Amino acid sequence: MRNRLVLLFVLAVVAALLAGPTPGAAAVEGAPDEVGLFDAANGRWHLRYPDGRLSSFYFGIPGDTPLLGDWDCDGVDTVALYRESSGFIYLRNSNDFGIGEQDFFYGIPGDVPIAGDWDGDNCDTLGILRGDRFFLSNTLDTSVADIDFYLGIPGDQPFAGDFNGDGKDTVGVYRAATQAAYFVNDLSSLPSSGGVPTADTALWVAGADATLIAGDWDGDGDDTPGVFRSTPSTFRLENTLGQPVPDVTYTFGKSAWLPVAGNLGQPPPLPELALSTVADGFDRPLLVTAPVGDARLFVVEKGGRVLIVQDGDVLPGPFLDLSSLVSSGSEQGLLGMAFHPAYGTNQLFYVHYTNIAGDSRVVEYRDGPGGPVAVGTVLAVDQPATNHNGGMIQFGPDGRLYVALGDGGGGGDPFG
Ligand SMILES: [Ca+2]
Ligand SMILES: [Ca+2]
Ligand SMILES: [Ca+2]
Ligand SMILES: [Ca+2]
Repeated sequence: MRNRLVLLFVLAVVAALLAGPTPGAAAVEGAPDEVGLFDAANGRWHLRYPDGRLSSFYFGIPGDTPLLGDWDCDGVDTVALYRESSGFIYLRNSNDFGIGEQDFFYGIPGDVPIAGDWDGDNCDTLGILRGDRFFLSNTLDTSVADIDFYLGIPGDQPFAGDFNGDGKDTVGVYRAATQAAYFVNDLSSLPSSGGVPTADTALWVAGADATLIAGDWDGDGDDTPGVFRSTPSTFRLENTLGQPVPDVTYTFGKSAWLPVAGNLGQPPPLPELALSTVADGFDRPLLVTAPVGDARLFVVEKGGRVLIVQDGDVLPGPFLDLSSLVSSGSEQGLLGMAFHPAYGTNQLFYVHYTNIAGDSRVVEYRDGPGGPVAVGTVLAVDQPATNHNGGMIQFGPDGRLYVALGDGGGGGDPFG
C-alpha cells in the first residue's frame, strides 16, 4: 500500500523579524517577575517569559554587568548594562538586540550596581554599593546620589526589592561566606557610618555558589528572595521571607552567566507559520535533501528510489532506483542519502541502505550523463535484526561523512 506524502514547505513569515526592534512589551498588571541571565563572556541575554519561552539577544560587550529595571515607567522592566571599565550605564527600553538608548557616567571601578524604585514613583533608577556604602539616585543621570548609607561589610553582594509591599524598593546584602541575606525596609534607618548589618530580616539563603536576586515571583506585590546557583545552573525562588525550601525552580543557562529578575511584560510574538504542499504522490519517503546550491529536491523513498522535484514537479523516472538491492521490510530500506559537499564538481553522493541480506551498506555513487554509477562500498556492517538499523547519513562541517546506526534491534534490544 502506498503512503501518500505531502511535502510540506514551512514558510516563516519573516515580517516580524524584519520589522526591526520589538516594540516595548505591554505591561501585565500584577504579573509575577521573571528571571533572566546575561552571558558576560559575549554580551548575550537570555530572558525567561511566563510561558517558559526564552528570548535571547545581544546587548552589551564582554565584561558588562547586567541590570533590569523600568527606566521609562511603563510597568515593564528592560535591560541595562554597567560597564565597569568606563563607569558608564547603558539603558534600553525594550528587551531586544540593540545599543543603549540612554547612557551616562555612573560609578567608579569596583562599584556594584543595583536598580530599584527608591522613591515609589513607579520609575526605576540606579544605585551602587561601594565597599559597605550604598549610593542611590532617583534620577537616571550622573547627578549626586539622593540617598547614601552604610549596610553590611565590604564583599557583600547587594540586591534590591520591595520586601514589605509598600511600593518602594529598598536594599539588602548577601554574604556568601556565611550564606546569610539581610533585608532592610526603611533606608532612613540605616547609619551614616559603617558597621554590622541593621536588618529587618536576616535569613540563611543556601549555597556558597549562590547569587541572590529578589522579585515578586507570585505577583502578590511583595518581593522575596531567589537564588541563582551555578552548579547546576538553577534558579530557586521563594515566595516568603524566611523559608528554606524554594517554591519554584527553573534550570537553564550556564554556571558563569549572571542572573537578573524583573517584570518582562508580554512575550514577543511568535513568527507566523504556514504550510503549503510542494509535491506529493511518493511511496514511504524518509528524507528530502539536495546538493549545496542546487534548487532541486531529492526525495528518498524507503523502498529504494530517489525522485527529483524540480520547479514544483516530480520528474518522470527516478534519479536512482536501488529497489533490487534493498530489503525494505520492517525498519529496513534505503535509509539515508548525502551529497558530497563538492558534488557540484565531483558528482559524488552516498546512500545508506539495508541490502537483500539485511545488512547495512554505505555506498558511494558518482552521478553522470548516463545516470549514477556505484563507485564502491564505504561501510559494511552486519545487522542481527530487521529493526533499529539506522540510518541518517550527513556530512559535518568538518567535511567528514557521519553515519547513524541503531543498536541492533530485536525484541527487548538484546544487542544494545
Ligand atoms: Ca519600561
Ligand atoms: Ca523611582
Ligand atoms: Ca518597600
Ligand atoms: Ca511576592
